[in-house]
Amino acid sequence: MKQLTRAFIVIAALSLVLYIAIDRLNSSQGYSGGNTLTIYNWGDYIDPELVDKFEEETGIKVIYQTFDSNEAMLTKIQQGGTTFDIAVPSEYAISKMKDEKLVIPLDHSKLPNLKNIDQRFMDLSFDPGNKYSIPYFWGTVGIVYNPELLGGKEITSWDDLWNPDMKNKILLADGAREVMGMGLNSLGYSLNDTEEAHLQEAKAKLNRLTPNVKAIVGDEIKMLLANEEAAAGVVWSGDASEIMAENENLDYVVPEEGSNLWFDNMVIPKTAANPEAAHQFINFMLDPETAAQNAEYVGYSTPNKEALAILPEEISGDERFYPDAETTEKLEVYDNLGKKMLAHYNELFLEFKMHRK
Ligand code: N2P
Repeated sequence: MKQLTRAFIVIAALSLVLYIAIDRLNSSQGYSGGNTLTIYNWGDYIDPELVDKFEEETGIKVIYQTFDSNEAMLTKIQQGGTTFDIAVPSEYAISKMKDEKLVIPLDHSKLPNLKNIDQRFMDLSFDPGNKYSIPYFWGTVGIVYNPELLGGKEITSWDDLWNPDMKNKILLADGAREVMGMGLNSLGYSLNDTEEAHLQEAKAKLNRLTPNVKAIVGDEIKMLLANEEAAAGVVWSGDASEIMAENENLDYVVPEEGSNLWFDNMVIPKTAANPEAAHQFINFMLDPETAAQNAEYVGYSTPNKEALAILPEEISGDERFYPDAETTEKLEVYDNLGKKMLAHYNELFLEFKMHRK
């Protein structure tokens, strides 16, 4: 009897230890008792209905957080203390995350829908073999403008923004690479230029744009331009498409001096608590119907060729948002310029912002 009691006490103690250990593990991984997926994405970058649909289909609960620049996203993940299962960086940020071992390799056997992605968007230099990242959206940087507010004038070049009659009429997206890239491109330099003299020249030129800049803003840029609060805005292409769907007076141009071609891909950060659910989510987003619904909702260009085939012709046939390979070849993709140079770009952008105050 004594022996039986002792055995019972040992089993009870072991169960308690096991229970506490599992509970600790769950809470350190951010589980709220069930199966959870934490997504870190750009603002306004998914149809919320699709998040609901994913939750319903899989029973996985989604926690959703947003960022509005690669730099903000990188800082947050670098700092640690987060358990993001999915993030959606652009190419140069993916390359940086790979260098810093902030992402984990993907298991392609769990992504059968990957076959739907157009080969043109696969195996790009920032991630050979798509070992770490899967295409989500792609696009350009350009100028959305309102000819009616500009006396019927057309905009074709970056330099048009420096025209004195653009005084207080321009909004800029709040991105270091985008704004520095515009300064460099407008001078005929590459948006990946690292020569100090060129960077200083670009910043001096940006400072001269100050009187024309009404504000440097995040996602509210769409609402402000659609409401005709400004005559022109430097934006990502998909934002332009959304603005133009709201207000048909507006047009979008990729400036003739050249601009940026970007790719936003889904990755699994190394801090992920639920890589299994992350793979499920990536595969879900690669489904043609899902990708088409998402592209139609957010206005960005899908790299999913099966999704493109089911989108209405007025979307898939619009060359401003689906430029052909020949046009995109003339554009530049941001290089990962290395930690020091990227920090320098950020610093110069910040100085430009301070110059406005
Ligand atoms: C979405 C912004 C997309 C960013 N609001 C382009 N990399």
